[in-house]
Amino acid sequence: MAGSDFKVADLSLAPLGRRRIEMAEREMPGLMSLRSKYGSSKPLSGHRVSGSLHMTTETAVLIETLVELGADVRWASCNIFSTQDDAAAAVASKGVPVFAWKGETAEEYWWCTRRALTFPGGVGPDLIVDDGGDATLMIHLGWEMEEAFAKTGSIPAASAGSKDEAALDANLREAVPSSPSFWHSVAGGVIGVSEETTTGVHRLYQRESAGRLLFPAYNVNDSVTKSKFDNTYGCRESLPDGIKRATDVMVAGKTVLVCGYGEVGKGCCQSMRAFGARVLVTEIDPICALQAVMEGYEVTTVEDALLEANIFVTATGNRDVITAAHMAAMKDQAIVCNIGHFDNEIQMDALEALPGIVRQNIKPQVDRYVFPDGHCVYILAEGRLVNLGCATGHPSFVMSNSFTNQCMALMALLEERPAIGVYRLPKKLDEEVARLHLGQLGVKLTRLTPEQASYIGVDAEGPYKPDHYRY
Ligand code: NAD
Ligand code: RBV
Repeated sequence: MAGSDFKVADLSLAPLGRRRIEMAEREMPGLMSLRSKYGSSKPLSGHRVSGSLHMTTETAVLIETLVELGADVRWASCNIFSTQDDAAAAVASKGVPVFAWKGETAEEYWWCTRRALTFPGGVGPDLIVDDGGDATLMIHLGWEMEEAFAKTGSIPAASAGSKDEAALDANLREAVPSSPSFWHSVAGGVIGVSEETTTGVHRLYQRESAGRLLFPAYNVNDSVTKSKFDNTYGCRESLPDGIKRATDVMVAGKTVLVCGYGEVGKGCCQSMRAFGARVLVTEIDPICALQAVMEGYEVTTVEDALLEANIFVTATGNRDVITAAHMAAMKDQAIVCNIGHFDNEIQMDALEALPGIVRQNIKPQVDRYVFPDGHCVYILAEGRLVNLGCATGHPSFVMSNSFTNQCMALMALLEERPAIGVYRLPKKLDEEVARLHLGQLGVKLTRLTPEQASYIGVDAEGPYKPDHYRY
């Protein structure tokens, strides 16, 4: 349903979305305490915030917190399948321009992102909340295309890439000749971006080291209260939620291969084991491989697991981890899914292109691929993140930790106005985020005596650990 300045699937879902948002608010003490602390001083007042982050119930609580802190907010999802249409409707019905629905095409996805980045009067945001870096990417590629157009009067041909990259290129290419400085003015007005996830953070550091970053960025992912909680404990709950809503499969007794034993992989392994699965792991990093084997998981290669595993989960943030050739050699009825940010962990295009392959849709976001020899594999969410494509992402409580860091990063960008670079929030704020979540769980924290504080050489009020401490 398209209004004058929003586009969601169905505005009549707003009452359901509102009830879910109210339930989530009770589970998001970090965000709610920011509302009480800053609701009257409104530190984001006068600032335009564009978000590109899964349009879920939890994100609705984040958006409404940003509004309460004074911001003028526009929003799009950062994945074509991750929007909860009821949450999007509830937020849009309160007057926030949301451009998101479950099941966007690649073209619609970039249209939504562009709309979220364009405020009335054609101005851009001064703050960005990004998840995976697509809003940041759109601005940077638009800027680079305008540079080329200004120098040569033409736009260089796009390099061959994925369908998503081609759709972004087409979106930008169409508008540059008629408004050749739009992205320059948008980039020039951005005070900074705060980035939610590991993959988006990688993209920022790559841009920074290539000298191609146009504005400052906060790396929210590497706050301890983000990656050690959301990535691990969040995925520990939302991975099985996605697999089960999609397939109803019994996990107990199955063999599950988890590719990648980083923060996300660790949570995935724990939950699969807790259900009674035998868990295998692949890794490229000897430290993570050693951690996995110390936890009792068998570390092997994808090739060696092909004839053993019933369920395959990619959690690497890397590309081509499960290839079309791997899938052709899997056991019949294997389930293949990805929980990393992008869908390139599983070679979907190559699978579709295999001679003789037949795709049978079971239901939205669940497909069976039948090979010429008769065996089949089930692919969840077309290889996109299964917890958000086949379920509703992480539970609210853990997202409260992540999103409290997001709000703090936006406030830090405004207060500090840092030079172009990638920054992390100070440990004191990390500890503060954790502290805000203790009360609801009935935690009794021990206080240091002055003698104890001086003996271990810390301030009784924190920070309690040096920056190199790994938790
Ligand atoms: P991480 O860097 O902690 O872990 C990734 C691990 O994969 C590393 O240990 C790395 O050595 C390993 N790896 C890399 N290439 C590999 C390969 N070819 N084979 C096997 N292992 C390989 O990152 P993370 O925080 O665990 O995030 C992983 C991905 O999940 C990222 O894309 C991140 O953005 C995403 N993420 C998704 C969710 C979600 O809700 N779906 C939540 C958090 C993070
Ligand atoms: N994520 N969001 C949700 N329920 O809104 N669930 C997971 C939600 C985020 C998480 O922070 C992770 O880093 C990112 O999605 C990957 O895109």
